[in-house]
Amino acid sequence: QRMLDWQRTGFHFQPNKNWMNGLFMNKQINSLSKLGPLYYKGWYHLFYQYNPQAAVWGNIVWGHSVSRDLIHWRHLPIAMSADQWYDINGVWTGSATTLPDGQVIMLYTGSTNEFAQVQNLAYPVDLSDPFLVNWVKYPGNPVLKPPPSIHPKDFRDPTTAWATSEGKWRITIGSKINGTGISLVYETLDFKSYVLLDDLLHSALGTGMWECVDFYPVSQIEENGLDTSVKGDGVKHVVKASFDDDRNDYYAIGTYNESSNQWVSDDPNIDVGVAILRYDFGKFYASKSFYDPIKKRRVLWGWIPESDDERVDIEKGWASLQAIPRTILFDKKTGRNLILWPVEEIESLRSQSHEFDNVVVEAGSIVPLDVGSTTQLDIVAEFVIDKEVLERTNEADVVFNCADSGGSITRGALGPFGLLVLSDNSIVEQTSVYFYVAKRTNGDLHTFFCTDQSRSSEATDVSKSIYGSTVTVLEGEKLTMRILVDHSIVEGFAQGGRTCITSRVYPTKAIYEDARIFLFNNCTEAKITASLKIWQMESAHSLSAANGRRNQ
Ligand code: DQQ
Repeated sequence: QRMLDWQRTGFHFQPNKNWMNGLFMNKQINSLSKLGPLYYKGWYHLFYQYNPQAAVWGNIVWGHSVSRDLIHWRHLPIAMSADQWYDINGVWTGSATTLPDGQVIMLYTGSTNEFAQVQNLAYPVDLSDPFLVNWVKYPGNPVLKPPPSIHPKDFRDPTTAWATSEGKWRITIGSKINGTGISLVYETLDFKSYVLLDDLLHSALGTGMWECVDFYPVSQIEENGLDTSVKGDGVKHVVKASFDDDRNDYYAIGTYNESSNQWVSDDPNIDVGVAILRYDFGKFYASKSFYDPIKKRRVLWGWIPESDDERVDIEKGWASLQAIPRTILFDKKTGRNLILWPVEEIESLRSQSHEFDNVVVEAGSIVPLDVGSTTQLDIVAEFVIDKEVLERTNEADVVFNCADSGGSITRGALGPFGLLVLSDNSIVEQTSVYFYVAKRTNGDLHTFFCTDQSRSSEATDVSKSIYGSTVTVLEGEKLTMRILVDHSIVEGFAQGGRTCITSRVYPTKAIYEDARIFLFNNCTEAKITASLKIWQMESAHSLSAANGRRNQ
């Protein structure tokens, strides 16, 4: 029997027990604040795929939690059970749309008595309840069945609706035809009857089934996020699809033409699943975004599965959690990607801090950072490579990639260097989060951001893969990273969130007070200068419904 309690996180969302997965609809039901001063509180609602009976997928219903800050959660009773012929095999992913009159519309996928996937409509029973505890299913369900060209098990996860210029609503639903991932679009006025539009929003050859499609606008001009129906000058549209085949979330940025109902990527070389745009290069799946009207931001929720053995999940009694919500912005500096960054509320959990200025890490060395307890951290780090070595180095290292180039113990002229987190004292167990800079013979620098899990655990039944990708570093920018460490999850963000990597790690020794943190530099010659600020993070304990209305 292993002691597995340490794996539970301190400030990430997770149910008290059992299995959860993505997703959800999620939307701040802010219009309710109109209903009276007693309820003048904005509550964020998270509905998640939940198995009330076990720590594995199955018996899926909607778990429901609410929060005022996206960090402290209050667990509520199950919002929707599998109790109708059209959802008896699972109340699956859906999305909410708040109509201009304050009505809340919920569309979700049901797995029927015959395991076909259909879309159903539901409403909150009592709009004066800020917790929206009770839901009613529309008697005319299902409102959408798979069209004849679609396999009945390939039709799921309706999006939040967006409004057309004519005042109609459109939603998109993921599917596949002959191995091509597609997003079907339906138009509706009342959310009860729908017309399937002739053209697909988008499709991508060979990408397989698209789950949890997301479609939303981003601004090239403004600093804030956009509500789902916004269009006009300086507005680009993002299509994201979760590929069932490889369990990653791919996106691209493009232009939406409402009259033809088609979305086209701005760069023909970058498409959904083609080339390198991913929300996250580690474990991160079935994410969805929503618009937060209070803070005028678009927020991304990602589901983080386990990467250990299912038997261990059963032993510990729970599986999976949620990433810290991330704000989504168009990267105006590069013009070609999104930037994802932990919501600012997470900073309210920062407590004791330690600062390290210009720590020199010689080539081939390791420097301990003494910050006390290190299982719950927020780390902000900046790195400068020895200028002289940088200038005189030329290596034709164009073939580097995180997964296959030897991980953090490889030695190159300009990398790898970074941090070892969740390390034990002897540095036998450690998870490394690092940069690797490859300088080509023509002088171009290519920077990679990676997480190496190969030494993260002495256990043999956990994933030890090395994650990562390139990250754009513009002229004059320093190399920066932020890392959130929370017991069994490490979320890394490079260059302000251009490239993100989430990993689940399962150390056996580097737990509780035995976990340490180090700087490392495995360059062959270049010394690295690092400056860091490291905060210990408080826990954000959730309340269960039984705790009533205690203030958070
Ligand atoms: N899981 C749900 C589906 C969704 C997938 C069922 C994503 O609705 O497509 O639990 O993980």
